[in-house]
Formats: sequence, structure tokens, C-alpha cells
Amino acid sequence: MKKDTVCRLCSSCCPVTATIESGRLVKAERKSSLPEKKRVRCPKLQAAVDIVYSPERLKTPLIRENRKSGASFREASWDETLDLVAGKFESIKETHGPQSVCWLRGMAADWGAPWDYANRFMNVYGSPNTIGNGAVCHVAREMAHTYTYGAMTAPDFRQSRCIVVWGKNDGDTNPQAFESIIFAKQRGAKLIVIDPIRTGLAAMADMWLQIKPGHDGILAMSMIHEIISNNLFDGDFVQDWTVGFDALKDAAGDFEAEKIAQGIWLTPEEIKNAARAYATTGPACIIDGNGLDMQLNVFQQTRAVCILRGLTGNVDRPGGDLIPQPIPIRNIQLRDRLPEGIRSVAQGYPLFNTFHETWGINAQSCVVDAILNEKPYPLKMLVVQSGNPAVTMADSNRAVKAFQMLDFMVVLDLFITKTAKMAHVVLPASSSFEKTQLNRAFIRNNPVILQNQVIDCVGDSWPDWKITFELARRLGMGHEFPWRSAEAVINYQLEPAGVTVDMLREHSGPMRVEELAHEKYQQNGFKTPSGKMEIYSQRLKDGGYSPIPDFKGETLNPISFYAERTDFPMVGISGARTRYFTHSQFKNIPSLLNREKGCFVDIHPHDAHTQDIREGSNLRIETPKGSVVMTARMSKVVHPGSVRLGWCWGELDSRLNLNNLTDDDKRDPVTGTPSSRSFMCRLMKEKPS
Ligand SMILES: Nc1nc2c(c(=O)[nH]1)N[C@H]1C(S)=C(S)[C@@H](COP(=O)(O)OP(=O)(O)OC[C@H]3O[C@@H](n4cnc5c(=O)[nH]c(N)nc54)[C@H](O)[C@@H]3O)O[C@H]1N2
Ligand SMILES: Nc1nc2c(c(=O)[nH]1)N[C@H]1C(S)=C(S)[C@@H](COP(=O)(O)OP(=O)(O)OC[C@H]3O[C@@H](n4cnc5c(=O)[nH]c(N)nc54)[C@H](O)[C@@H]3O)O[C@H]1N2
Ligand code: SF4
Ligand SMILES: [Mo]
Repeated sequence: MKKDTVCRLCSSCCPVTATIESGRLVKAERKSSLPEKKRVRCPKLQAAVDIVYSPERLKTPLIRENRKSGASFREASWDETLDLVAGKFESIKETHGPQSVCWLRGMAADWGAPWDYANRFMNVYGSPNTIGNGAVCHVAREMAHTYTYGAMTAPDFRQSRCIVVWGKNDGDTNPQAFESIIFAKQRGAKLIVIDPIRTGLAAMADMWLQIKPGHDGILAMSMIHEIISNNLFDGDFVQDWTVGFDALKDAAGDFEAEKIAQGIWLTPEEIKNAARAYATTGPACIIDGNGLDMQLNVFQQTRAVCILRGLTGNVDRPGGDLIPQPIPIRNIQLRDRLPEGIRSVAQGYPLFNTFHETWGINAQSCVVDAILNEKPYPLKMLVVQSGNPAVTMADSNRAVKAFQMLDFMVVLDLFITKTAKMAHVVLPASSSFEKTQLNRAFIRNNPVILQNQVIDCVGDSWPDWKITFELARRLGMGHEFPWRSAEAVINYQLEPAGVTVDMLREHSGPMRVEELAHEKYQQNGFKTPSGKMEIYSQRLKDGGYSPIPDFKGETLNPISFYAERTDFPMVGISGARTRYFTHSQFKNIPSLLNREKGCFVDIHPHDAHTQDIREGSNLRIETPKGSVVMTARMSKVVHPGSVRLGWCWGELDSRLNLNNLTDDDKRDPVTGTPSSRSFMCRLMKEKPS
């Protein structure tokens, strides 16, 4: 039997068809408009059966009697475990107040509706601390888009004549987008890639700008300068639909290509040619990616990129960058239930906390601050859902130290991860193939797609929604969680749109609720305070931030430990995100682990030669925060003076944990984003072991 659903083994949310035999998943295939032979394969999806039925899957709740004594877990019933967790929620509320409990959410594993459920739960319980990891992934960028033209745009690749891929590596991270780029390229679209690494896309690009990590804002301002000074902008759009053009013109004057190119590892010609190609080959789109995230200036540099879209008249035009058409969905978070005056531990980032009606709070570093420093107040209990922060958070040794101090820690996961090993209680969650849910990507961007349960839950695992609702009932909050099935709650959420789960299932695939429309701003304006695209943002000014992108002081050189560059002279880049794994996930799946060659540090042959480093030797990479040991690989994908480190092998071996090296002390002032994407480091030869 074949069933349609959405794969959630990573955040790309690909629509897939699952083959089920005798109730078991036997295969899952990505849907694609390309003929079978030309499709991009996803190894993780090919291993879906191995992941879902892994012998390491958690099949029952686990309780540890005494974490301090290091006692091991024992298996327990859901009844006993949920009673224990509910009891802790109650006793900690009594002793320390409800705000001292935090619900920390990890990767996109189940973004979307379940985000609303955790928020609803915590709001009714009385804590403002439902916190996601969006400061390092996507949401900081989304805020920059929203503050510029009211929403995060999506590139309309297929109709585009010029595609700028800015800090994104779709060949390894998003096969759907990759196929669309190839499609457009075959139809003659120009491809410009801005990336410090020669990725697959960079290799096939018409122009590849090998930028110095973290300096994208400066490049964007320089491109803006080139476009304005050569009159290549869309004068009508700028006149009718933007505020702050004159201020931008002034600010961009500091970024003349001749002046800034060398400092960002480019030539003036590269910058000028890219600016001209982008501005004169319309319609053009820019896809910005996680390469812009995890930088001290993520917010302002993404704003500068967003401004380029408007300046060239590409916002919400076919082949440009489209403003989404979200369907009307009921906001079920019940934020109004929070007692007056209770503020989140992330209160230092007020604009980031409030820029979106349902995103909620995403400055996750504040969780660690609050546990360690008891500021703005202490956190005593943590629920970690779909994340492995002991490995994935910046300066993970600091995070681990904090988690050890907690009175109580609960982890919802499919596996015993490094984070789960620290918990008092582990609750076995069902995988994405075992639960029905709506995810955020498809709520925001009409058409809507349902993620369908295609198999029964493995063992005694439960879907996240069920765990949340059952816990709520035990805390006497059942009246706010009356639903007994995923379908019931989703129908309630979708009611304002006139859409039901049955309709989505019948539709089998994407369902467009509203006709595709362009230039919607002509009718309703942009969703900004002025109704226009805000090059200059009064809101930012009032909040104490620069109203137009500017790069001064720290944000001019946003790489971590820049001040210590004499001792740490190389630029370390956090990558590569290979096709076999999602962050710390699947290192325990032999069919995937065996296909990957290992964890490497890529070093340019020129640097290897001057530092006498041999291919295959062990290299210790050090920063002021710590060190890792990785195998050296000669590679011209990196710029001399920089190295690229394998991402997220810390789950397998702590000595490989890239976040031993990263910094969580300095952060983007608007979004609280640490600079863990790139850092100054040094290389030391290790004796062969
Ligand atoms: N230095 C540096 N730091 C980074 C990054 C980087 O590139 N460099 N990347 C950043 C980015 S973009 C992200 S998104 C984060 C990722 O950080 P995390 O969210 O911590 O990433 P994962 O390792 O994918 O952890 C997801 C966990 O959820 C579990 N899981 C999977 N599906 C489900 C489910 O349905 N329910 C539940 N309850 N659990 C589930 C998985 O088993 C896994 O343990 O890391 C960030 N940190
Ligand atoms: N296989 C796989 N797929 C995934 C994931 C995974 O872990 N594995 N994770 C999922 C998640 S949560 C996310 S957020 C997405 C992210 O997917 P992408 O947005 O593609 O992110 P990355 O691959 O981390 O980085 C993109 C590119 O940014 C470049 N880069 C690094 N620093 C800079 C810089 O300073 N400037 C510029 N311009 N570029 C820079 C890197 O070299 C890389 O080629 O992928 C999702 N898909
Ligand atoms: S890229 Fe692969 S793992 Fe990620 S959602 Fe798509 S099919 Fe699943
Ligand atoms: Mo992410």
C-alpha cells in the first residue's frame, strides 16, 4: 500500500510516498517533477526503514532514580513516568514559581503545530519559557525579512532568470530546492553563488564569490552601492513602495567595492559584476541560507540582503522572491493566560520575542545563562523536545555544565542522545512516519500539506502531541486540551481556513487554499508599520538598534575570537552538513555511517604545505574555548587561511564536537545569535595514536 506524507528526517520537509507492507514501512520515496533517473537521491530517506526500526529506538519511558549517583535508567510505564513528571512540574512551581520551568525545543524535527502545543501547555501552566533554537536557524533571518517587507519571502526559482544562492548548500541540504535550481539553470538562468566553500552549486555557478566568512553584510552593502550609483535600481518601486532610500544611499557610500573588496577576500570586479548581473537580469531571486545564520550580525546582514531584493523590484514578482500567502489558522497558544508581569529569560531580546504572532521565543542561549547565572532569574527544570543541545549548542561545554545543575530534566526523543543521557526522565517519541501533524513550513506557505501517520507507533513510543496533552491532563489542564487525536486538534486549528484533515488526505499532496497571487502589496501594502518596504526602520531605531544596516565595531569583523587572531590565525568554518546525517542524528544508523567517509578538517594545500601538515594526519584544532581532533584532508574547496570542520560528530565522540570550539559569550544584539558559524582558531599537529 502507498501512502502520501511529508518526510521530517530533516527540516526540508519533502513530500514523500511511503510504501507499507503488513503494517510496516518498507520504503519511502521523494516526490519530484523530474523523471526517476534524474532525481536527486536522499540517503537519509533511503535509510528511513533503518532509522524507524533501529534497534536503538526508545520503546518505553525511562526513569533514573538518582542522577547525581550516576544510577542507570530503568524502564517504566507511561502512567508512572508522567505522574512523576507532573509532580515535578507542581513541586517546582510551588518552590520556585512556574517561570523556573523551561521547555526547550530543538531542530525542525517537528516544527509546526507541535510548537503551538508546547506553547499552549506552558502558557496555561504559567511559564513564558517555551524556547526554540531559531536564533541559530532561520528565525533570526525571518525577523530580518519581516522587519523589511513584512514576511519571509520564498524564491520563485523556476521562473527566475538569475538565481543568487547566498550561504546555502541545497545540493546537500535540500534536494527539492536543488532540483528547482537545476531546472532554472537548464532553462538559461544565471547562477551566482556566495559561499566561502566551493560547494556543488558553486562549482556549477556562472559566478562564485568566495567570501570571507561573516562578511556578507559588507558585500550586500557594496552591491547596493554599485546598483545605486549606476542607476540600476527599480526607480518606480523604490519611489512608491520604500522608505529610507536616501539614508541607504548615504550609508552604502562607505562600501565602495574598491575600498572593501580585499578585506572580504573578493576583488572589486567580482562584486561589481555580481551586482550588475543580479540587477540587470530580471526576474531574479535570492535564496538565503544558514550560511548567514550564527553570525554576530545575522540580523543586519540579512536586512541588507533583503534590501537588495526590493531595490531591484524583485519582491513578490514572478521569478523573484514571493511573499507567502499563509492560510488563516487559529492561534491556539493562549498567550493571554500567562500571569501579568512574568517575562521570559530571553527578555533582553524584546523585538525578537515579539516580531511574529506565533513564533514565540528563540534566543536559546538565554536558557543556559539563566541556569548558570540565575539571571534574570533561575531555571530549575528543563523539558528538551526534539533537540540535542549538549552537542548542538554553541560552547557546548558551557551548556552541559548548566544542564548538570538542573533540579530536573526531561527529554523527549527517539534515541538516547548525549542530552538524553543527562536527563532524569526520557520519554520515547514517535518518528515522523508515526504521527499526523501540520508543519510550519506548509502552514506559512500555502499550499498546505499534511504529514500523515503511515505506520503504527514503534514500541510504546508516543507522538509528541499525545505526550504534551496527557501531561496537561495530569496537571489539571485537561479542559484546555480536550482533543483525543491529532486529527481533532488539527481540524480545530484549521477551522478558520475551511480546511479539514479529511480534505487534505483526499487531496493527497499539496492543497492550494488560495489562488497564487503576485504583487499583493499593491492592494494591501506591506505588513510593516509604514505599509512600505522599510529600508529605514523606525521600529528598530525606537528599540535602540541601527535603523538601516550598518557594520561597525564587532559586527564589522564578526568571526568569534577575532581579537585573539594573533594566537588563533586561521578562520574555522562550521560545516560540512553532509547528505547522510541531520546534525547529530543518524550517526547510530550503520547503513548511513558506513557510507560516510568520516569527520575531516579540510585544509587548503597551500596552508598544509606551509604548516607541514600531511593528508590523513590527526590535527588538533584549538580556540580559546577548547579543542577537537580531526583528520586532515587536503582540499581546494576552502580559501587559504581557512579550514572547514566536519559538523556535528560530537554525538559519536566528544573529541569531535565542533561546539567545543565555539563561543556563546558574544551575540547579535537584536536576536541573541552567537557567532558559532565561524571562529578564529589554530592548528596543532597531533602525534599519531
Ligand atoms: N556550531 C554550529 N552549531 C550549530 C549549527 C552549525 O551549523 N554549527 N547548526 C545549528 C542548526 S541550523 C540547528 S537547526 C541546530 C540543530 O540542533 P538540534 O535540534 O539539537 O539538532 P539534532 O541533532 O538534529 O537533534 C534533534 C533531536 O530530535 C530527535 N527527534 C527527531 N525527530 C523527533 C520527533 O519527532 N520528536 C522528538 N521528540 N524528537 C525527535 C532526534 O533524535 C535528535 O536527537 O544546531 C545548530 N547548531
Ligand atoms: N543533510 C542535511 N540536510 C539538512 C540538515 C542537516 O543537518 N543535514 N539540516 C537542516 C537544517 S536544520 C538546516 S537549518 C538547513 C541548512 O541548510 P543550508 O542553508 O544549506 O545550510 P548549511 O549547509 O549549513 O550552510 C550553507 C552554506 O553556507 C556556507 N557558509 C558558511 N559560512 C558562510 C558565510 O559566512 N557566508 C556565506 N555566504 N556562506 C557561508 C557554507 O559553506 C554552506 O555551503 O539544512 C537542513 N537540511
Ligand atoms: S532532504 Fe531527505 S531527509 Fe530531508 S526531508 Fe527531504 S527526504 Fe527527508
Ligand atoms: Mo537548522
